[in-house]
Amino acid sequence: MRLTNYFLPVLRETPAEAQIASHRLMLRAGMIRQASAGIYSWLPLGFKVLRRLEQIVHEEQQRAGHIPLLMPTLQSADLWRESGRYDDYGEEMLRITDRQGREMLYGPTNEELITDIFRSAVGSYRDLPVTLYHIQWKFRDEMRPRFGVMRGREFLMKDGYNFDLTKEDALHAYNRHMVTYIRTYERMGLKAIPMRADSGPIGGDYTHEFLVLAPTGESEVFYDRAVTDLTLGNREIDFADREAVREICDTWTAPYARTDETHDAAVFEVVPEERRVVGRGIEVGQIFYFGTEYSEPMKAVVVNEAGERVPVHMGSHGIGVSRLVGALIEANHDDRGIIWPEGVTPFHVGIVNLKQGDGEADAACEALYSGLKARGLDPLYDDRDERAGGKFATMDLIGLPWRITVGPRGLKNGVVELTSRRTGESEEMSPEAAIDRCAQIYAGL
Ligand code: 5CA
Repeated sequence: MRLTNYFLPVLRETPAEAQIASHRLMLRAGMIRQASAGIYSWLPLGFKVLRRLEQIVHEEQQRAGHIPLLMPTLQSADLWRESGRYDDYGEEMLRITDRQGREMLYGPTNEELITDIFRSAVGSYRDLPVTLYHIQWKFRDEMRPRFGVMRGREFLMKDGYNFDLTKEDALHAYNRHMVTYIRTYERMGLKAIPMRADSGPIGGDYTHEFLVLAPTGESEVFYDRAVTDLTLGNREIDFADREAVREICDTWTAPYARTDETHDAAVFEVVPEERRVVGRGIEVGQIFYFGTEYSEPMKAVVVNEAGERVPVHMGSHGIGVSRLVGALIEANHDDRGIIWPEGVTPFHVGIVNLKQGDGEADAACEALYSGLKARGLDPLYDDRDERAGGKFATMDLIGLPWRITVGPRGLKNGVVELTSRRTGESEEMSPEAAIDRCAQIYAGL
């Protein structure tokens, strides 16, 4: 993309309404614009990051055999009456009446709708197990929407639902989700820690929240430092192997890690003092096993091997996709702007032409631009007729991890400069070498 052809409305001023770095930077970098309280338009740069996160979520869910579908945002109130949640959900639910007088709602989550889809199609244990998921907008009329996309009213969530014959099968689905989530966050360049949590309005006995450590997080967290040393990496995982999947979960849940809702001071005391950390975290996901809590009232039953009709065991599993954009920035920024991890950056490389209009500099930039694209990369070329300082400030603000700077002086020696946004370190090399280096950096991401 050439910047002169793009839509990147960066703000010079720091918006007064934004209290935390991610909100400020998303507004300043032209990623979002508030439409009404807690509701945002995703401008092109923000939308790119959102789409990239969705792609990672899809890839990791499908690796585990989970099946994508798409349910609507508007749901019928009648379904929610069947589960008993229509009245229970309270003021957070946005209720709508259509022209026929039918009561509808903007879905805050989808347990009822997916259970209805399931029961209309599945009647035998032979069709199990199945896990369906989608990535769709949700609405919760939060009392205090704040921190931009972190606590929005309309927000993008991945929500997945497993249907199993037995509790044991459903707990395997729970573990599978835990592992897919750990890998999903890791690929985004985040350390998200599974913590024992409280189930709230979703219900059930088993639940973990995933928290990204950040001083601006809304939750107080208590953990054993040992948990922050764990990494999953890109190893092959056989998701049908229950033991192997459970072992990974056991490793990750062995160190003490809880939110204030479930914190137990006496158990925490047992952790050696030098490893005990009290901090704050951003909740970027939550998984639940709730058994037959929805399948019983909604009569989602299958015939088992013995010919009996039994309610299925279910769980639901959510990732806060739009919140993750904010969480990523909270965890990756400095005074000058955002620093995207390579796995989620909206553009791979920024090209800065120090002397737009100079024949040689322009030609070198064009060659870099097409060379990078030929290697499957997505560069952003700042081809504006602006002074170098302004171009650098924009690149630093929008946070592309790598920048190639092209100027007449370097070109005389046949070199351009490759700079890391994170370390600030620069290296001079030929344009071809810069292209190679970038291709290497992004290989496999
Ligand atoms: N039905 C379950 C799992 S699918 C569920 O709704 N879980 S949840 O309530 O924990 O939401 C899942 C994730 O959505 C949360 O972990 C959080 O990351 C994100 N989320 C929840 N509320 C908001 C909000 N107001 N703004 C942005 N993200 C939110």
